[in-house]
Amino acid sequence: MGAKVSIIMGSDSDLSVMNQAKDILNELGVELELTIVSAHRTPQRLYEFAENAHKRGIEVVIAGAGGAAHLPGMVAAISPLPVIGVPVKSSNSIDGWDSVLSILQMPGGVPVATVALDGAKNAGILAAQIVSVQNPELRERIIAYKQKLTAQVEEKIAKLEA
Ligand code: RP5
Repeated sequence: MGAKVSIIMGSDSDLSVMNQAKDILNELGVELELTIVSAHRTPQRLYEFAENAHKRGIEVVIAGAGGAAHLPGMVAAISPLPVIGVPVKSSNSIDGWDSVLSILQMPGGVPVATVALDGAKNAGILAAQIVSVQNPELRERIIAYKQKLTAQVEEKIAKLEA
């Protein structure tokens, strides 16, 4: 089976953050691809990616960028796929708000599902949840993941109250 989720980022300097999306998707057993697409430095590659991702079987795009973070919004402008935006606190971010607002404040008609600053893990989980709509086995793994979260907290409560 080919990749269902495409993880793209503006620069290899975003990789340590964006790898968190890759890790959780691997844990949940979702096929993914990961690469660099820069809205500003490789605009032609951005256009080709966004025009063709759905034709290759990709179901969700996770796009991460920092500073003047135009990548997620531009992919959403061109592609029919759901786009999850990850604001990255990068070397050219002032304090991270620039990245958050560049991705969050999209105009009507062109949504980007924006997660928290450096929130690539949640982007991966959300992408898996979208893919699971048509995949009952994946949905079961997501249910198990959520049960694991609950069990971890219950363990902490038991320790704290002991
Ligand atoms: C953005 O500029 C990238 O997504 C990255 O977060 C930031 C800095 O890129 P580099 O100068 O480190 O390549 O477009």
